[in-house]
Amino acid sequence: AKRLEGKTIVITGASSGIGRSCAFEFARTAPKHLKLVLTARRVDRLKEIAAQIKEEVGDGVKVLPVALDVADPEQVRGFVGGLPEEFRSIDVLVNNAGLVKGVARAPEIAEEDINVMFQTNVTGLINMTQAVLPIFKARPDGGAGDIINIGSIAGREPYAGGSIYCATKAAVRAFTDALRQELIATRIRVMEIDPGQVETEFSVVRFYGDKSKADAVYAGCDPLTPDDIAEVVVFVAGRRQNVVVADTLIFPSHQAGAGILHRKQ
Ligand code: NDP
Ligand code: 8X3
Repeated sequence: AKRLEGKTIVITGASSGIGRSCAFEFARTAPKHLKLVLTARRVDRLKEIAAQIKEEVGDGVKVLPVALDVADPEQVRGFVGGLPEEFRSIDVLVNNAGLVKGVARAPEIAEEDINVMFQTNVTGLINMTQAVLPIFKARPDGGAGDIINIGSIAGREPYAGGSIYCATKAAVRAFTDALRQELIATRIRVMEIDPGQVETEFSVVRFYGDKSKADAVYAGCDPLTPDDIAEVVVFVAGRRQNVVVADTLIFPSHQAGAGILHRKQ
């Protein structure tokens, strides 16, 4: 908790699921002196989360909700400059915003779905990273700061009906690993956390709002909760500066691969 005190943390996709849980977990872990910049498209939700955090931990955590569509390069370009001065010295970027659309096989995938997945999960993550790197690089010792990318088991084990989503998460992995090499002479930590099955709004989004199809994904399973992943995100951010938890894969106990899930009958 001490190591996180005084930090400014930016979370993308903080309006739901893993990103939302990260906001609460950072606030609970370092409740005395922390700045949280919560971003997503649904800013009303971010405002509610900000109010809930204030209620829970008090005024030690300053929370700034910011409407930001990471898939829009222009919005990302204006993001850092648009922050109030006191939130601009970003220490940690959690690149969490992401989504999957559909389960179509390659010939049938809608062009719009292909584009939104790549623009959000890949280009959005890259553009956000480019936006904060100048701040990180301006620090002594070649630079300092944390980039925590949320990948997926899907980036390691592609599966039928998920070709585009899996390709986006494989791209995240490649970008993360290359960036870590490029920044080797700095104190900037580039880390990736790859969850398996987590019950969030992820499947509701995948099935275009069809809750019953989403529920069927988790039937008979005991999925991870978004809090489980948030605990790991906050853990890696809170290690001693010379410790880089470079790569983490997290399953619920009944999962052993992208498609390897044991279901209770
Ligand atoms: P949720 O759908 O619950 O949350 C996704 C978040 O991403 C929302 O806050 C949403 O906010 C945000 N988001 C989506 N598109 C954009 C955009 N264009 N700009 C800004 N924010 C955006 O799903 P999860 O919490 O599960 O997903 C979080 C991350 O975890 C994703 O990268 C996902 O791929 C990854 N993941 C999820 C797994 C799972 O099983 N759930 C497993 C492995 C990885 P808003 O709509 O308000 O913009
Ligand atoms: C989400 C995991 O396997 O449902 O990233 O696509 S999976």
